[in-house]
Amino acid sequence: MKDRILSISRRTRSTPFSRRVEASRVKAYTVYNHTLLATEFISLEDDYWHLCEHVQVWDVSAQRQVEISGPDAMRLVQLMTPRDIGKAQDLQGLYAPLCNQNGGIINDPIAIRHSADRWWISIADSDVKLWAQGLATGFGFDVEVFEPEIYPLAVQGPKAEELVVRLFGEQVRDIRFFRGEIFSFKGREMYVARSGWSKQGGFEIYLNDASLGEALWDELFRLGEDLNVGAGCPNLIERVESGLLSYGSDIDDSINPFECGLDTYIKLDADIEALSLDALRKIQGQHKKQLIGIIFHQAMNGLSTEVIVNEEKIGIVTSHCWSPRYRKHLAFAMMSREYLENHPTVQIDGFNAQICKLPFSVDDLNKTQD
Ligand code: THG
Repeated sequence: MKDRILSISRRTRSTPFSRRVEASRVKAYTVYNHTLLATEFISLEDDYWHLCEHVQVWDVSAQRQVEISGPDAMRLVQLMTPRDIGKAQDLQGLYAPLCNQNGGIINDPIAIRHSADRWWISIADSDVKLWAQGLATGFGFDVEVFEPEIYPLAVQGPKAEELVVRLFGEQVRDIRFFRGEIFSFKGREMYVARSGWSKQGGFEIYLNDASLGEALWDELFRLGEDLNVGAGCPNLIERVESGLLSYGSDIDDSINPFECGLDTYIKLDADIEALSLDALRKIQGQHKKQLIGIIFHQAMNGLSTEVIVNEEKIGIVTSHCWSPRYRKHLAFAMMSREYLENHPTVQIDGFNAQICKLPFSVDDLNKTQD
């Protein structure tokens, strides 16, 4: 790892916070939606404990917004997702998988309704703008589809609410999960929601003026000094423990919502026009694989990707990490359902492991070895 270098150009976009992220001594980046996204600061484990105990500021500008505006905006958003978006209120976000005509997952974004004719799709790592523009053209919709200059900054952790209250005021406390309000920073109004890619609680500030990026970052650090605020980023350990899926790693367009548990967010009997609905109705109950959790009772250095039993490939590990809290090695794996029906455990690399549903339950995580 140490001697590998990422060449940065306009294709690997920097953000209004990049200089602060660098100054906070970022250790590693990934590229997400063609944009730099930090993955590690001090160490995965140190970052994990700090996130769970204090508050972190995350540059998640890589969560790009695809804006869909115009008279047909709602029709286009509904066409893309099998989740019923009809009842969403203004400034509400919906976790809404986007699926193609075969039921394959194109992306797993948060769809944010600003008004009936103005939506943001807050995307995971795939080119939704192109997909949406293609659909809009093909269906002849009266919409504009573009990526506005929006740079989300997440504030996550148990002290996040206190910090965001100090920035925007007491009204912040009344914001419910996946709801938002408009607040102003230095006279500039912007959308702020209770959301973020951790289960530690927190907010996302959708900065809409790049020139205010460093001032916003600095203000959060000034106000949060006694809260032990630190620079952070989506944390592998926290998100695996929490069962949050990462598009491109755990799911992609070869996977449908039933195979990865995202079927809880879709409605097959809804009276909606979604591109994937016919396919999903046919697939329901017929899918051959399932994303599940795997628990090892020891650290697995170099865990192999393929799950092989009796020389047959029955699954692949899609994400994994050592959990310092539970002192277990946790993995997600896409496994053959036929195997899962008959086996509660699996042997991988010679070690016995428990199979469980996602998200992991605290009971499963605390279980001692049988
Ligand atoms: N915030 C914003 N945009 C994003 C993400 C985010 N875009 C990329 C990626 N993350 C999208 N994927 C997810 C996945 C899960 C959640 C949010 C975005 C999430 N899920 C909760 C859960 O699984 O418990 C709750 C979902 C619900 O019940 O509605 O938070 O983080 N802006």
